Amino acid sequence: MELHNGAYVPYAEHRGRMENVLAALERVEAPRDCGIEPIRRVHGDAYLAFLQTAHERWVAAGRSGDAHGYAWPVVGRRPLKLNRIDADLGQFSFDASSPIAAGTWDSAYWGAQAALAATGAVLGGDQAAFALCRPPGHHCGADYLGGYCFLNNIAIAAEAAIAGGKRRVAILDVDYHHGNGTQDIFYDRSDVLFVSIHADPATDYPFFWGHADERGEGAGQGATLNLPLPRGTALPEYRAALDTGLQAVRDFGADMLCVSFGADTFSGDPITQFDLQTADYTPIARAIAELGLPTVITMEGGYAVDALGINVAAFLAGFG
Ligand code: SP5
Ligand code: ZN
Repeated sequence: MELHNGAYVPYAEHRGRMENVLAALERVEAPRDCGIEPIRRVHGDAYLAFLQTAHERWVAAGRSGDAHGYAWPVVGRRPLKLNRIDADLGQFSFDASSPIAAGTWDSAYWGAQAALAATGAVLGGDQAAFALCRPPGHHCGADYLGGYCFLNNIAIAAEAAIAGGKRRVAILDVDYHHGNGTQDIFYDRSDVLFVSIHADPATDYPFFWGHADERGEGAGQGATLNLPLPRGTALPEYRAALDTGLQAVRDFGADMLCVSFGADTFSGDPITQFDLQTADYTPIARAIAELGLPTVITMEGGYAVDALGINVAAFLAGFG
């Protein structure tokens, strides 16, 4: 269950999503285990220790169900170490919509391993590879969870690509929601471009990030590009924004592309408000593929579960 508009409702990010996508894919491989080190290039040790133990600490505190916080330290407050599960849940999260279940760490860990496997395939010569990550990743930062996200799979892929010899990585985020965690991780970096096309945060989650005037800082000034679009956006307006984003990738001189793909831009999605159709995903992906860059794609959102598999398959067909 998740807190939504003041009431608990069924959790939108559930296992049926993955089952529907798996049934629609032709060739699937389980990832091998690359260990924790590639995850530590993105996430801090205190956060990783918290994620691995949060649910057992919740149970040890006498609670039932899934762990989530209810008190948050406003930015700028003292960084206290309180060793209290409720304080840590507030310290390491930015919203109340990402409960931690008994299996959350394992799922997030293996999702990150899938992203690493896809990156390895591309570094090994494949033109494109898709990682079916669940839970998704683009909302969580180096030391906080949120938006159904716990480990930032696309950031882990980007860092693995750099460790593997790539010099300029472009991340293109085409989930309905702004990829605030990914943006935060690379905000001051000149070697990683972050481009995101998403619903205007003036109307949509995550509200506080994804506005057009966020352009990066320090060495990363200019290496963040946000292209917010109004609710109701359909293919023509979406394609115009995509062309702007793709031109930014070309101008950046990327030698590697990482795509955060969310199918929650679909017209039938139950929690979002864009108007893309299944058939639209193929030309969108084809335009991305025409960059000609080695490309890792990770699964982000997409909650119209019955259509998720065909929407993912339509997107991947553009790389085929
Ligand atoms: C990865 C991703 O797409 N995360 C999206 C997180 C959005 N979270 C808050 C949105 C509120 C809507 N909740 C509706 C729940 C219906 N079961
Ligand atoms: Zn989303």
